[in-house]
Amino acid sequence: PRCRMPFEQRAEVATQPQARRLLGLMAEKETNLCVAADRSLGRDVLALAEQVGPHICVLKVHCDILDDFSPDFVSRLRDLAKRHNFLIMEDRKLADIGHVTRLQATGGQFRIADWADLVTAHALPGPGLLSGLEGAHGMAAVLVAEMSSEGSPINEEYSAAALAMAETHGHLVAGLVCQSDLATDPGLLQFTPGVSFSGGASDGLGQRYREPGHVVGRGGCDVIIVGRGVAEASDPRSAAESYRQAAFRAYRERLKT
Ligand code: S5P
Repeated sequence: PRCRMPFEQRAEVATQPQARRLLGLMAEKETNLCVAADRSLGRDVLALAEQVGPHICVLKVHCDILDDFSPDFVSRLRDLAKRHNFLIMEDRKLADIGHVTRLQATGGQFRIADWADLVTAHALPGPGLLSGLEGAHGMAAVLVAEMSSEGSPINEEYSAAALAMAETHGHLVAGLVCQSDLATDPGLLQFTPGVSFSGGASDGLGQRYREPGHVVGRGGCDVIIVGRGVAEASDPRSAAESYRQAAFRAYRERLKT
Protein backbone atom coordinates (compact mmCIF):
# COMPACT_ATOMS: atom_id res chain seq x y z
CA PRO A 1 0.00 0.00 0.00
CA ARG A 2 0.82 3.62 -0.54
CA CYS A 3 1.73 4.38 3.09
CA ARG A 4 4.55 1.83 2.99
CA MET A 5 6.06 3.07 -0.27
CA PRO A 6 9.08 5.35 0.09
CA PHE A 7 8.78 8.87 -1.33
CA GLU A 8 11.45 8.18 -3.98
CA GLN A 9 9.44 5.25 -5.33
CA ARG A 10 6.25 7.28 -5.28
CA ALA A 11 8.03 10.05 -7.20
CA GLU A 12 8.59 7.55 -9.99
CA VAL A 13 4.97 6.44 -10.24
CA ALA A 14 3.44 9.91 -9.78
CA THR A 15 2.22 11.37 -13.05
CA GLN A 16 1.40 14.94 -11.96
CA PRO A 17 4.63 16.90 -12.56
CA GLN A 18 4.49 18.99 -9.34
CA ALA A 19 3.71 15.86 -7.27
CA ARG A 20 6.69 14.09 -8.86
CA ARG A 21 8.92 17.05 -8.15
CA LEU A 22 7.75 17.35 -4.57
CA LEU A 23 8.05 13.64 -3.73
CA GLY A 24 11.54 13.65 -5.24
CA LEU A 25 12.68 16.64 -3.21
CA MET A 26 11.15 15.22 -0.02
CA ALA A 27 13.20 12.05 -0.45
CA GLU A 28 16.36 13.95 -1.33
CA LYS A 29 16.08 16.64 1.34
CA GLU A 30 14.63 14.24 3.92
CA THR A 31 11.75 16.49 4.89
CA ASN A 32 7.97 16.21 4.88
CA LEU A 33 7.41 19.52 6.64
CA CYS A 34 5.42 22.40 5.16
CA VAL A 35 5.56 25.63 7.11
CA ALA A 36 2.58 28.00 6.93
CA ALA A 37 4.04 31.51 6.89
CA ASP A 38 0.95 33.33 8.13
CA ARG A 39 2.49 36.74 8.72
CA SER A 40 1.12 40.12 7.66
CA LEU A 41 4.25 41.74 6.22
CA GLY A 42 6.20 40.53 3.22
CA ARG A 43 9.55 41.02 4.93
CA ASP A 44 8.40 38.82 7.85
CA VAL A 45 7.33 36.04 5.49
CA LEU A 46 10.69 36.30 3.70
CA ALA A 47 12.61 36.29 6.99
CA LEU A 48 10.74 33.16 8.10
CA ALA A 49 11.31 31.49 4.71
CA GLU A 50 15.02 32.22 5.03
CA GLN A 51 15.14 30.68 8.51
CA VAL A 52 13.12 27.53 7.82
CA GLY A 53 14.05 27.08 4.14
CA PRO A 54 16.67 24.35 4.71
CA HIS A 55 14.18 22.24 6.71
CA ILE A 56 11.03 22.34 4.58
CA CYS A 57 9.67 20.84 1.38
CA VAL A 58 6.91 23.44 0.96
CA LEU A 59 6.32 26.99 2.15
CA LYS A 60 2.61 27.77 2.33
CA VAL A 61 1.45 31.36 2.08
CA HIS A 62 -1.82 33.29 2.07
CA CYS A 63 -1.12 36.19 -0.30
CA ASP A 64 -4.35 37.91 0.73
CA ILE A 65 -3.30 38.39 4.34
CA LEU A 66 -0.26 40.44 3.38
CA ASP A 67 -0.57 44.17 4.04
CA ASP A 68 2.09 44.89 1.45
CA PHE A 69 1.83 42.27 -1.31
CA SER A 70 3.95 43.20 -4.31
CA PRO A 71 5.59 41.60 -7.36
CA ASP A 72 8.92 42.29 -5.66
CA PHE A 73 7.90 40.16 -2.66
CA VAL A 74 7.02 37.31 -5.00
CA SER A 75 10.30 37.44 -6.87
CA ARG A 76 12.24 37.39 -3.60
CA LEU A 77 10.18 34.45 -2.40
CA ARG A 78 10.88 32.58 -5.64
CA ASP A 79 14.61 33.25 -5.20
CA LEU A 80 14.46 31.73 -1.71
CA ALA A 81 12.51 28.72 -3.00
CA LYS A 82 15.20 28.14 -5.60
CA ARG A 83 18.09 28.65 -3.20
CA HIS A 84 16.67 26.38 -0.46
CA ASN A 85 14.88 23.96 -2.79
CA PHE A 86 11.27 24.11 -1.65
CA LEU A 87 7.91 24.50 -3.41
CA ILE A 88 5.53 27.41 -2.85
CA MET A 89 1.89 26.69 -2.08
CA GLU A 90 -0.64 29.52 -2.21
CA ASP A 91 -3.42 28.57 0.18
CA ARG A 92 -6.09 30.46 -1.75
CA LYS A 93 -8.78 27.79 -1.23
CA LEU A 94 -10.39 28.58 -4.57
CA ALA A 95 -14.08 27.70 -4.56
CA ASP A 96 -15.81 29.17 -7.59
CA ILE A 97 -16.95 28.19 -11.07
CA GLY A 98 -14.24 27.41 -13.61
CA HIS A 99 -14.47 30.75 -15.37
CA VAL A 100 -13.96 32.79 -12.19
CA THR A 101 -11.35 30.35 -10.89
CA ARG A 102 -9.32 30.97 -14.04
CA LEU A 103 -9.51 34.73 -13.52
CA GLN A 104 -8.59 34.40 -9.83
CA ALA A 105 -5.67 32.09 -10.56
CA THR A 106 -4.13 34.03 -13.41
CA GLY A 107 -5.17 37.64 -12.85
CA GLY A 108 -6.03 40.23 -10.26
CA GLN A 109 -3.27 41.80 -8.24
CA PHE A 110 -1.91 38.41 -7.08
CA ARG A 111 -1.44 36.57 -10.41
CA ILE A 112 -1.02 33.35 -8.41
CA ALA A 113 -0.18 31.11 -11.35
CA ASP A 114 2.86 33.28 -12.13
CA TRP A 115 4.65 32.25 -8.94
CA ALA A 116 2.92 29.41 -7.05
CA ASP A 117 3.79 25.75 -7.68
CA LEU A 118 0.67 24.57 -5.85
CA VAL A 119 -2.66 26.20 -5.05
CA THR A 120 -5.35 24.92 -2.71
CA ALA A 121 -8.95 24.63 -3.88
CA HIS A 122 -12.23 23.39 -2.48
CA ALA A 123 -13.95 20.55 -4.32
CA LEU A 124 -17.33 22.23 -3.73
CA PRO A 125 -17.91 23.67 -7.24
CA GLY A 126 -17.08 20.36 -8.94
CA PRO A 127 -14.61 19.58 -11.74
CA GLY A 128 -15.24 22.83 -13.63
CA LEU A 129 -13.01 24.51 -11.09
CA LEU A 130 -10.13 22.28 -12.17
CA SER A 131 -10.81 22.98 -15.84
CA GLY A 132 -10.43 26.64 -14.92
CA LEU A 133 -6.89 25.85 -13.73
CA GLU A 134 -5.95 24.07 -16.95
CA GLY A 135 -3.01 25.83 -18.57
CA ALA A 136 -2.23 27.89 -15.44
CA HIS A 137 1.55 27.80 -16.00
CA GLY A 138 1.90 24.26 -14.64
CA MET A 139 0.56 25.18 -11.22
CA ALA A 140 -1.07 22.12 -9.62
CA ALA A 141 -4.15 22.04 -7.41
CA VAL A 142 -4.35 20.56 -3.94
CA LEU A 143 -7.98 19.77 -3.09
CA VAL A 144 -9.35 20.34 0.40
CA ALA A 145 -11.11 17.07 1.25
CA GLU A 146 -11.35 17.50 5.03
CA MET A 147 -10.72 20.40 7.40
CA SER A 148 -9.03 20.59 10.77
CA SER A 149 -11.49 23.04 12.24
CA GLU A 150 -14.22 22.20 14.69
CA GLY A 151 -17.77 22.00 13.38
CA SER A 152 -16.82 21.74 9.71
CA PRO A 153 -19.89 20.44 7.84
CA ILE A 154 -17.69 18.32 5.56
CA ASN A 155 -18.77 14.67 5.83
CA GLU A 156 -17.45 11.35 4.54
CA GLU A 157 -19.49 11.53 1.36
CA TYR A 158 -18.07 14.96 0.52
CA SER A 159 -14.51 13.81 1.23
CA ALA A 160 -14.99 10.76 -1.01
CA ALA A 161 -16.30 13.04 -3.78
CA ALA A 162 -13.26 15.33 -3.39
CA LEU A 163 -10.98 12.31 -3.63
CA ALA A 164 -12.78 11.06 -6.74
CA MET A 165 -12.38 14.51 -8.31
CA ALA A 166 -8.64 14.41 -7.56
CA GLU A 167 -8.30 10.92 -9.02
CA THR A 168 -10.13 11.71 -12.24
CA HIS A 169 -8.08 14.89 -12.78
CA GLY A 170 -4.71 13.42 -11.91
CA HIS A 171 -2.88 15.66 -14.40
CA LEU A 172 -3.97 18.78 -12.49
CA VAL A 173 -4.16 17.61 -8.88
CA ALA A 174 -1.02 16.95 -6.84
CA GLY A 175 -2.76 16.01 -3.61
CA LEU A 176 -5.32 16.57 -0.91
CA VAL A 177 -5.57 18.59 2.26
CA CYS A 178 -7.04 16.07 4.68
CA GLN A 179 -7.11 14.76 8.22
CA SER A 180 -7.34 11.02 7.54
CA ASP A 181 -5.94 8.48 5.11
CA LEU A 182 -8.18 8.92 2.06
CA ALA A 183 -6.02 8.34 -1.03
CA THR A 184 -4.91 5.00 -2.40
CA ASP A 185 -2.96 6.38 -5.38
CA PRO A 186 0.72 6.62 -4.33
CA GLY A 187 1.14 9.60 -6.65
CA LEU A 188 -1.24 11.77 -4.62
CA LEU A 189 0.16 13.63 -1.61
CA GLN A 190 -1.83 14.05 1.60
CA PHE A 191 -1.16 17.37 3.38
CA THR A 192 -2.38 17.65 6.97
CA PRO A 193 -2.78 20.92 8.88
CA GLY A 194 -3.75 21.30 12.53
CA VAL A 195 -0.38 19.95 13.66
CA SER A 196 1.47 20.95 16.80
CA PHE A 197 3.60 19.38 19.51
CA SER A 198 0.79 20.51 21.81
CA GLY A 199 -1.61 17.90 20.42
CA GLY A 200 -5.16 18.14 21.71
CA ALA A 201 -4.84 21.89 22.07
CA SER A 202 -7.06 24.47 20.36
CA ASP A 203 -6.51 28.13 19.52
CA GLY A 204 -9.82 29.52 20.74
CA LEU A 205 -10.97 29.99 17.14
CA GLY A 206 -11.87 26.42 16.24
CA GLN A 207 -8.49 25.06 15.17
CA ARG A 208 -7.79 21.55 16.47
CA TYR A 209 -4.24 20.21 16.86
CA ARG A 210 -2.73 16.74 16.73
CA GLU A 211 0.90 15.71 17.09
CA PRO A 212 3.17 15.20 14.07
CA GLY A 213 4.04 11.57 14.90
CA HIS A 214 0.37 10.72 15.21
CA VAL A 215 -0.82 12.23 11.92
CA VAL A 216 2.04 10.77 9.87
CA GLY A 217 2.20 7.41 11.63
CA ARG A 218 -1.47 6.65 11.97
CA GLY A 219 -3.23 9.24 9.85
CA GLY A 220 -1.52 8.49 6.55
CA CYS A 221 -0.37 12.10 6.27
CA ASP A 222 2.57 12.67 3.92
CA VAL A 223 3.29 16.34 4.58
CA ILE A 224 2.53 18.04 7.88
CA ILE A 225 1.51 21.70 7.72
CA VAL A 226 2.70 23.67 10.73
CA GLY A 227 1.93 27.35 11.14
CA ARG A 228 2.11 28.96 14.54
CA GLY A 229 4.02 26.02 16.06
CA VAL A 230 6.98 27.27 13.97
CA ALA A 231 6.17 30.90 13.14
CA GLU A 232 5.48 31.90 16.72
CA ALA A 233 8.27 29.86 18.30
CA SER A 234 11.06 31.87 19.95
CA ASP A 235 13.45 30.19 17.50
CA PRO A 236 11.56 29.25 14.30
CA ARG A 237 14.64 27.64 12.77
CA SER A 238 15.07 25.09 15.53
CA ALA A 239 11.30 24.60 15.86
CA ALA A 240 11.17 23.75 12.14
CA GLU A 241 14.04 21.31 12.57
CA SER A 242 12.20 19.62 15.47
CA TYR A 243 8.98 19.27 13.47
CA ARG A 244 10.95 18.00 10.46
CA GLN A 245 12.64 15.35 12.57
CA ALA A 246 9.42 14.19 14.26
CA ALA A 247 7.51 13.95 10.98
CA PHE A 248 10.32 12.30 9.04
CA ARG A 249 10.97 9.80 11.80
CA ALA A 250 7.27 8.87 11.83
CA TYR A 251 7.39 8.44 8.03
CA ARG A 252 10.41 6.12 8.30
CA GLU A 253 8.68 4.10 11.02
CA ARG A 254 5.58 3.83 8.87
CA LEU A 255 7.60 2.24 6.06
CA LYS A 256 8.44 -0.66 8.37
CA THR A 257 4.87 -1.44 9.48
O1 S5P B 1 -8.34 22.33 7.31
C1 S5P B 1 -7.46 23.15 7.24
C2 S5P B 1 -6.85 23.50 6.02
C3 S5P B 1 -5.79 24.39 6.00
S1 S5P B 1 -4.98 24.66 4.51
N1 S5P B 1 -6.97 23.76 8.37
C4 S5P B 1 -5.94 24.66 8.35
O2 S5P B 1 -5.56 25.15 9.43
N2 S5P B 1 -5.34 25.01 7.15
C5 S5P B 1 -4.22 26.00 7.09
O3 S5P B 1 -3.13 25.49 7.84
C6 S5P B 1 -4.54 27.37 7.67
O4 S5P B 1 -5.00 28.23 6.65
C7 S5P B 1 -3.21 27.82 8.27
O5 S5P B 1 -2.44 28.49 7.30
C8 S5P B 1 -2.50 26.52 8.61
C9 S5P B 1 -2.57 26.13 10.07
O6 S5P B 1 -1.93 27.07 10.89
P1 S5P B 1 -1.63 26.83 12.44
O7 S5P B 1 -1.02 28.11 12.88
O8 S5P B 1 -2.91 26.51 13.12
O9 S5P B 1 -0.64 25.68 12.51
